[in-house]
Amino acid sequence: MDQEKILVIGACGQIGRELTAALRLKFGQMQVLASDIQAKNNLSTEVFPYQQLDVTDADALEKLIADEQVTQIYHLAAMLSANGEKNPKKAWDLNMNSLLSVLDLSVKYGVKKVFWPSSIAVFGPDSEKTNTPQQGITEPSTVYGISKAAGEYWCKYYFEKFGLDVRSIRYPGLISYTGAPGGGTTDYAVDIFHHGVEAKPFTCFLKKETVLPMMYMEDAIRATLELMDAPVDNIKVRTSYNLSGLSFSPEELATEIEKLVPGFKVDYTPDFRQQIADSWPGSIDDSAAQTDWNWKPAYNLEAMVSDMLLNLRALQEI
Ligand code: VAH
Repeated sequence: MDQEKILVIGACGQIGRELTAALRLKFGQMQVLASDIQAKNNLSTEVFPYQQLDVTDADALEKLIADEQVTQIYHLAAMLSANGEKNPKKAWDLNMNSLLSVLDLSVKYGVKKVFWPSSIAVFGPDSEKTNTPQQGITEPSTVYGISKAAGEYWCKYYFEKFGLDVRSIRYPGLISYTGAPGGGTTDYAVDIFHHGVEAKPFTCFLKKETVLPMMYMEDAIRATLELMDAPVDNIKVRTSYNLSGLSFSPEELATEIEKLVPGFKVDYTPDFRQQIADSWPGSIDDSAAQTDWNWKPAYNLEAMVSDMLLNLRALQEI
């Protein structure tokens, strides 16, 4: 079997660093080329091969795909919801034009499979709030959500017009202990753990009752690999699959952390991100992913909290 050559774009981000590691375990270290905008990767030193890449530079992207004879692309680079509202045009340019370059070049160079992350941010104030359906109303109210909703239709277009096998997941808020998220509305659910493990009080930028769909990174990475491994005929959704892990409020998360960090204190000072969070659903119906590629989450709130604290404490020892 010809060896795969996988390009991960945005490999130094919250998803990218874990997905790169998982892909290297699966395909071999040298079969997975990590790339990101910074010159030196901020991953641990042994993570190579690495190539600096500004994905908005289409010529540089084309040269990399051609020179490396790339067979799969995981395009993760994006500006998230909160930062996107501070820089709308830059968010649109990065999120949208980079996807179009990846889709065009994947067709031109015969890339076999493409993965592109969408988000529950494609839903908006008029979407169903509970168990939001796969075909629910997607009227996002953030530039990030608009770019993800538009990107989903572009992925479907390139599948239908050119037969490009591009697959996508609407990730909920992702929680991980390795890489800090950057500029998202769900970032509180990561930052709170860093305060918890230091037993420092935490100020949450959302109201305590704000329930959002979330997922532990271990589940998100496994879902991504399972989606990409599924037989092509099983993939019935060519925009992006709803995916659900667990839903909780900041207060519920704080209560679970306090069980393992007695006396842990959280206060709530909502900022501009509250309005973004209020526009999103509280829970997601992912029955299409369950049916088409047998999705099943493994982590509930208790398991995620204990695993997060265990790993953050272990990292403190290093
Ligand atoms: C954000 N973490 O907060 C991302 C995610 C559902 C939220 O897309 O913008």
